[in-house]
Amino acid sequence: MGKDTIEVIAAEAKQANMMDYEQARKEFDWSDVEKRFSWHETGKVNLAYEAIDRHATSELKDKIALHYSDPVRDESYTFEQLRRESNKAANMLRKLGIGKGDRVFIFMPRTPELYFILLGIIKIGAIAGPLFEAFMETAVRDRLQDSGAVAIVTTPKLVGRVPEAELPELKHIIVYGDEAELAEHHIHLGNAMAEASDEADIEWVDGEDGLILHYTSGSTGKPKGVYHVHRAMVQHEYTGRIVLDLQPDDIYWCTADPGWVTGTSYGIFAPWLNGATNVIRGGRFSPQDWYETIQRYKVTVWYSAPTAFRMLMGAGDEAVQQYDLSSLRHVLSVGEPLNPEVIRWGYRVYKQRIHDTWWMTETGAQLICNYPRMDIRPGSMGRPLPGIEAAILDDQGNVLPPLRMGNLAIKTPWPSIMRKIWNNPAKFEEYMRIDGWYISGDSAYMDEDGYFWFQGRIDDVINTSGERVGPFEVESKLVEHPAVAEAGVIGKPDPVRGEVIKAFISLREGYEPSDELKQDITRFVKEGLSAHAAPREIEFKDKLPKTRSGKIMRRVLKAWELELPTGDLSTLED
Ligand code: 6R9
Repeated sequence: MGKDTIEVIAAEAKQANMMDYEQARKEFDWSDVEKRFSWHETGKVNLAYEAIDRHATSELKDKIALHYSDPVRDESYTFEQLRRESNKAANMLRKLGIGKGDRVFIFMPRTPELYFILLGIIKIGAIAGPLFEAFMETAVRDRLQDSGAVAIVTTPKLVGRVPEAELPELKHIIVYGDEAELAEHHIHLGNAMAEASDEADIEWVDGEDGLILHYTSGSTGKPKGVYHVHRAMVQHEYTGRIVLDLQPDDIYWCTADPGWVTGTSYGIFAPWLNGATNVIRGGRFSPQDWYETIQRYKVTVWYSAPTAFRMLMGAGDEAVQQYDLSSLRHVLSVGEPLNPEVIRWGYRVYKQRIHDTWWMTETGAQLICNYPRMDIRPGSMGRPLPGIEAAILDDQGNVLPPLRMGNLAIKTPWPSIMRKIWNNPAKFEEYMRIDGWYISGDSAYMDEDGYFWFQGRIDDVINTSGERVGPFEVESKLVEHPAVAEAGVIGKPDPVRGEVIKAFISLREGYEPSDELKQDITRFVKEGLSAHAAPREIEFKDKLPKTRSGKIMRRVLKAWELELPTGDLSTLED
């Protein structure tokens, strides 16, 4: 089985499927989704109530909401227990005088407490700011300063990276860990939670009130605080149903960290709004550990990222065969383009087609997807969901016909779109520069059946001898070569061709760099893709620079190449 099988399955389903899709788009209305929540009657709402408390007062009360494990802990919590624990967190924060609209940051490893606190912050109407635990001092400072955070929850190990002296607005440092390691003015999380009541009043807010701030790096300047509101839950709930396809008996695992938007929108909100059992695994990535997690909890729906799938692919088929992964019924990916080679491999070893989904921190939730009710096309990010209109625009805002590459844009608004960039209205306006559209910064084209094909970030698109080349296409071909584990492709300035294609490559286990191998890889791309898309230069690297969410940072490759400063690296993995 391989390529052919996937494409044959897709072809057979095609006719029925297209009609289904058009029909679903026609019938769709966001207000039908809104009616699933209590604000439909009261005008007020709270996402944490809808995700947890609502289930805790229903027949789902004693259902497991959270299975947590890491190398030392192994715990499960029901919806009722989560309700109580998040109430304690809410009360603890309230006692400090924290309330609606205040920014409260979380800077700690993935543990159950992180989830209690995040829900507690939301319950009191405050705005959560989750940070990756690997952030260093400058990254922490920039985000806390920009947002004017009043409190941070962290650990004894990480507290040293919170530069209090430079953060006059930061009033409370709450530390989760051993009391002996705390400074005098720190608040001990364990004690404060133990003293707090497990009953709390919910702060009922407007759908347009603040929920969460996710800082994300652009290609230039400081990180941007992407501001989301409670109403986003409409889209979290909806996409949890139709894209994640969550059913009452599912055991769902999203591997993303809450420091990344995927770890909140789809690691917290979508599954719990749908009353699903959510698996959280702490600790570091290892193929054995991940497969063991699927086997142990009998995970049915699994949402991860191309970089993880590529690492699993690199670990080989033998690793898969040692585990029983037969519980899996739906697998999804986000964060970067999903190489067709990875889909074929996944289909062979997991007996699952990996469903690519496209969205961004700024969009708050999934927009263009391969979802269960439609065929997937390997290499395409899918089609716009019902309720979402996407198009390819030229730089003047004209809608381009199928097969033309341009700006991937989404018609505004949709429920989960960011409402602002914190402290930076000009930045927000850049996304909205064409009336009625959100400009994503990605380049893509649409095929004749309405499937969208990602080409790169606008600034990553290569122009070589007048031909536009999407780096992803080249990278995907490169990873099909048996020696290539990962590849990052950039345009290198060239006096004759404008740009030439340069590939940075890390090799799979058992391969050594050599000139013969370079030639073989170049020939492989020439023959498999096209001559103009073949790299003129190849450089082998042990590792490629990646963000914590797994995106290959092409701008860092480019800066290396041009010996330029690399810009803000706070989201770089190592
Ligand atoms: C959720 C998330 C957004 C950028 C986006 C695009 C890239 C995400 C993708 C994809 C190709 C996909 N991206 N999903 N590219 N195919 N399915 O990833 O948010 O971290 O803000 O990144 O990631 O370039 O513009 P974020």
